[in-house]
Order: sequence, then structure tokens, then C-alpha cells
Amino acid sequence: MKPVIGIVSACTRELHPAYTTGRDYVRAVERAGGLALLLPAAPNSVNENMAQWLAMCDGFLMAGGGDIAPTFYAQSPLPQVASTDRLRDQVELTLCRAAVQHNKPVLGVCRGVQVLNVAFGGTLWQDIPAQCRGAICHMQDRSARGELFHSLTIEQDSLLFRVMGAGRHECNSFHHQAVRDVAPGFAATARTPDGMTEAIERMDGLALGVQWHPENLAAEYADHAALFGWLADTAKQRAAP
Ligand SMILES: [Mn+2]
Repeated sequence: MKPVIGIVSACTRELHPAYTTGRDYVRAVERAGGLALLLPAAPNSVNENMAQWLAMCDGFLMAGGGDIAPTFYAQSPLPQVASTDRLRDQVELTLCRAAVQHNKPVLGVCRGVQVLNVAFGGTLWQDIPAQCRGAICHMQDRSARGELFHSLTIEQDSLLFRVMGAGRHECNSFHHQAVRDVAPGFAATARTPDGMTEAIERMDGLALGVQWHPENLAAEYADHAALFGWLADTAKQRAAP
């Protein structure tokens, strides 16, 4: 049996609202040997549905998306905060904590690393250009999803280092927010030359979050594909009887 990887899917705010998930998340999970299962963030998700999700899934992927409502890390929103979705926030924040309690691994991507950090008590920069003097550009051309953009320095004594391997690493960058104070029980394990936190991980190795979009790089770059390999392999090991 393949490990089942649940991916929370958010609802659009169009005339005809639809649950959507980026194609490349599913492809990256499938390429890593997982079975992707989309989980719609519905009103029942936080209550009775979540226990069933935890029974059905061996691991979880928190995908990219809009900003987390700053109230969840006890701040008021700056004018630059955009595309908030409180239901999705509640579902994902609750699911991150529940997954770890149930010994199931979580990979956070872009918004997902921010969700992980906030779920366990960390805070965010609400807007890098407004708040971080001297920051490099973290918002590359939106059409260049699969293109490398800035370098990464990865802590050698980390899970991320073991997963992505030694050597030079670069990644893409499509974010205006970032991890500020790292959550208790987590460590920052990758940074850009401006000192921005680009990855965090839980000390027990059950949660890993990256600020970039490895799903758009996984087909071409083995170091980025390895993140999904970690998720699928860890999910499978932990699910084994
Ligand atoms: Mn970046």
C-alpha cells in the first residue's frame, strides 16, 4: 500500500466557488511514491471530519496560498496582508497540531511553513518589503514557477540537510511574508543571504517546512524532489504495524 498523503484544499472566492489544489503538489507526491488525497477545508473539517482524516492519511502536506490572518499570531493586520481565509487557517492550524499528536509527518510549503510555525506558537513577518530593511527580492516573476532564484544556506546538523544533501542549493521564491520568531520546539534550518528564515523543522523530525515551492522544482531537481520523498517515506515508516 502506498502512504496516503492528505493535502488540504482551499475554496476559491469566485462566482462559482471551487476547491482547488495545485497540480504540481499532486505530481510531486505521486512521484515520491505517495497517494495524494485532497481534503477540502469545509465547515465540518475542524470538528468531526478531522478525526476521520487522521485515520485515513499517513502524512499531510500543507500547501501554498494566501496570508494567515495575523490574529492567529496575536497581531493586527498591516495594509499589505492579502487573501486571508479564516476557515482554511483554522483547518490547517488544527490539523498540524493533530497530525503531530498522532505521530504523522507534515511537510509545509510556502504558506505551509508559516502555518506550521504559527500552529506551534511562532510569528511571521507580515510583509518583507515593508518590515525588513535590506531584504533581497523574495518575489520572482510569477510565471517562472520552475526557475531557481536565490541561494540557500542549510544548517549542517539538520533534518533538512540530511534530506536535501550536501552542496550548493538554490530555490524559487514567491512570498512576501516569512517566519519571524520560530515556534518553540522548532529550529530554523535554512536561510537566505539576507538572514531570512527559509525553512524550519520540528526537533522530533515530524514536521518540516520550506518557504519556497519544491513541487514546481521536483521534476527537474533531485534535492527538491527529496522533500516529498522524506514525507512519503516517513509516512510509510510510521504507518507500518
Ligand atoms: Mn525566498
